[in-house]
Amino acid sequence: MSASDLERELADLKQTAIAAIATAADLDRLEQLRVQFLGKKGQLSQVLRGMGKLSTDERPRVGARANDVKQALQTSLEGARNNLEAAAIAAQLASETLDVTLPGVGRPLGRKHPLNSTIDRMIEIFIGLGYTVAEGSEIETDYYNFEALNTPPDHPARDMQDTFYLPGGKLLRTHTSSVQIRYMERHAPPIRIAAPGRVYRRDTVDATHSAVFHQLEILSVEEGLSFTDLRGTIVEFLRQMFGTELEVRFRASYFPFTEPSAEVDVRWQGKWLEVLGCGMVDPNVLKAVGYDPERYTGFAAGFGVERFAMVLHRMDDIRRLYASDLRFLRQF
Ligand code: 2U9
Repeated sequence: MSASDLERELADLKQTAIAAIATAADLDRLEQLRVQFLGKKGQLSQVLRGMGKLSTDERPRVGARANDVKQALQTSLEGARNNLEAAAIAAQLASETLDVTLPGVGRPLGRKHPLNSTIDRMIEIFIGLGYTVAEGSEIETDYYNFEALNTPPDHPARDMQDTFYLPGGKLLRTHTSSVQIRYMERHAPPIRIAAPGRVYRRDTVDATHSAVFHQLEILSVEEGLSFTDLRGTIVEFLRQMFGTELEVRFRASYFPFTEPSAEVDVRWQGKWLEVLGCGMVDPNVLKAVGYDPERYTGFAAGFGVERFAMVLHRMDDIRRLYASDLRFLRQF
């Protein structure tokens, strides 16, 4: 093949290649074209192979021409690659555009159940008075629910605290006092604990009674505690709970696990309301957990959580607290 034939082939090759590169639709196609024209077995290499037969004065001229073509194709490929890459980025940006002015998807927030927020408020106050929170199982033995609390099987107080009995002699706890017995067994005085939780009684349900309800009990045991400490603690708790100074009335009462015992009323919205029971821990209870009743004294109090929630939020029926009616619950 003569030098001029080769030069014509080079010119044709350049034209065809540049036209093909200009129409390449994507980067894969561009790579195919690069291999086809500039690859080791590509069309330019084939043309160059024909140079072997040229004379020594023709060879540099055709060689230079071939180099021009090679460079032109490389420039063209690079330009096309840049264009395709820019187009790909532009397309991605267009497809992923986020319209930040579109209205969002509303996710309704939940809220605390009024019983939980009442328990939380009570606990906050007792934590402020130096108490630690203790919790325990709702399934208990007769010993921890009754016997250790000075309430043997034939005790008349059992009638008021009848409960649900499970196979194997276990029962559903009637108060969280069982938690406090277990705590005392494992900790030496001084102790100050607040035990919140769900408790059970065999009760006929009405507007103010439920067979499942919630309690918070406090217990403090150390040397030298007296009824004055109990009274001061209760009055301070009620002041913080109701958010104001209150008239408070202690009435003598009876519980098997406290002696003396009292029920406490507050004057609230013109009426005396009974809000809790309390007393000095009976020495028999201290003895049962291995505390020396000659050295230590203690006081305890029990609060009905539903009672406080109902008084503070002026609820008319305890059953509303268990009905899961959102129209009711959303008010708190
Ligand atoms: C120990 C010793 C004594 C806790 C007490 C009451 C009085 C009481 C009621 C209030 C409303 C139960 O939830 S309620 O129905 N509780 O009247 N609770 S003294 O006395 C204790 C606790 C633990 C070891």
